[in-house]
Amino acid sequence: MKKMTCLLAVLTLLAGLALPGCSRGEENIKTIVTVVPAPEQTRAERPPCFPDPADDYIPLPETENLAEGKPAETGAHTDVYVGKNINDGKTDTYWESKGFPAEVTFDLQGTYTVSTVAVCLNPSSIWEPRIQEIAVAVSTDGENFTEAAPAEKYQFDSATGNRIRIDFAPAEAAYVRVIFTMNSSSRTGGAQAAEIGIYE
Ligand SMILES: [Ca+2]
Repeated sequence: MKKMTCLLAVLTLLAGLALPGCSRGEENIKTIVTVVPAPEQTRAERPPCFPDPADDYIPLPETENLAEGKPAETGAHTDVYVGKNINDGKTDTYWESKGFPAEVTFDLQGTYTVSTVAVCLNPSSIWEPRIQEIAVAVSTDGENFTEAAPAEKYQFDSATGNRIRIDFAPAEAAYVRVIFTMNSSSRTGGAQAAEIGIYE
């Protein structure tokens, strides 16, 4: 009988611990809520010892990116790094050509006076610094192209956002062709671009 009493006592104790809402558990729980008002801010705040890396990024024009969502024609690509990655708005997707020279031709679907082309890689420091040689040509009919910016070597570095901008004399363009002739990265035999932007 004594054993039975002890067993019932144990079962009662276990049931009290296991059942949700059991008053035995709630008595020992104190909830402390501290409301902290969010400060007025428009960007992430960092202490001085953690400078925002974006502050050192090469600035891009704040005007409309004319390449966004427009048809882009590229040559052969490497592996899964297809041409549509070049203006999908994401820097974590990229196009990689199969060899050189490598060209990307954008149809702006309208005539604009363009003066800047930006080429971006993934800003992650996993991408080691590299140099790519790039030229820009423009056309109003998609057939006859004239040079807007001659081939030059551009330094890509995650410290400056892994992006470069090519500024040139304003030129009428319905089509913009970006021509890559060299990439110093030993990991690829072709050109690489995560995003290309075109601006007036
Ligand atoms: Ca992309």
